[in-house]
Amino acid sequence: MTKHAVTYELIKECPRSGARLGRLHTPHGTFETPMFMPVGTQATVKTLAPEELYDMGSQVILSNTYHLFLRPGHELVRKAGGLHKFMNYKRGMLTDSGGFQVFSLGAMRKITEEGVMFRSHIDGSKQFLSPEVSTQVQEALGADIAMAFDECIPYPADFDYAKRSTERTTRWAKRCLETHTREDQSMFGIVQGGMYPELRRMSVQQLTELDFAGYGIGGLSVGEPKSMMYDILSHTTELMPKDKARYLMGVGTADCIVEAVNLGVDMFDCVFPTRVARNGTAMTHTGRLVVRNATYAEDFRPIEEGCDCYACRNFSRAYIRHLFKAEEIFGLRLLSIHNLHFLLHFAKEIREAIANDCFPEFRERFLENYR
Ligand code: PRF
Ligand code: ZN
Repeated sequence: MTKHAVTYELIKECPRSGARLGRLHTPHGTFETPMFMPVGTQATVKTLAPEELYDMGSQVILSNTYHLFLRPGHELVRKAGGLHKFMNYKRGMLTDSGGFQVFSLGAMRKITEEGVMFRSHIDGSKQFLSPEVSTQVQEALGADIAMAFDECIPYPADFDYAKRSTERTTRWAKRCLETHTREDQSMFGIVQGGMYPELRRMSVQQLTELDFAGYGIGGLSVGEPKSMMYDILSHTTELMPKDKARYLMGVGTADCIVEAVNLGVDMFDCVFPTRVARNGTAMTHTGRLVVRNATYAEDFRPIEEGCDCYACRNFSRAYIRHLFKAEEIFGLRLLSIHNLHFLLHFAKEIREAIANDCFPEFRERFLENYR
């Protein structure tokens, strides 16, 4: 067993649910879990400066191997001194391995044991990603946490395909660890297994035999019903080691976060808050608010009463609606600020509820008010 650059410290388990309070120790600081990680796909959290992220309580942010590999290229980021320096973000960073993006963005792609051939979504050029390439690119980017190169199994998928894919993801995970050399960076494995509890069990077993610093839970929120996601998630987390962080990949709506925390998840990321912000939707404790709607034309209240984000402290729904109507980019920034603040603050509320022994009540109250 190697000494990991990133470690998880379990502080407290809720005695009446699966919720966990913990700390993630990284070379760029110690962060509190459960945590939400804003997404900065192309080395920027869209429209926001690092200082604005710090002000909202942002801890770890996520970036993508796939995008940075294609543009500007990982060698350029290496020359800049790594991703932290390149984008001037001083807190924690994690990079996704590229597998998922290849599958969701590339129309043309071919998966073999060796890796994935695909066409760039930027210029159509032929490209190749594999466990080795992904790991080397992630070392050049230099985030605190690198993710193993996996295949996110589509939904639905038959058992045989899911089994073969999950076993290949394990073999890929081994190759990632064999390639990985950076001591100031840790790698997380990614549990797959599709919607089959038996394959989830196999995946957890195979991956926990390897020396990963933490575990992603992949292949969920890919189009399956929510009840199925929670069911598979609970079958997965109950098998996972307690002394490592658990990261549910690509999930970031408030209801899913509170349910996943209930099932023992510690980390989340999602483009949802910044993506819906850009089409005029705000996230609130009562659900989504489409600020573009005519109902808000003369509504001079803040987006969410009681929210202490920069947007809500200073601007009204009517003003933000006007900005969207007039296609002024400040509107995108204000809603992005509010939505990210909402989720970062929501994760904080969850941590406080666990600390104060009232997470089950917090969850019930939240779900009653939501939507
Ligand atoms: N694998 C990787 N990244 C991901 C996923 C996955 O399965 C998902 C699935 N929700 C989101 N992001 N590497
Ligand atoms: Zn707000």
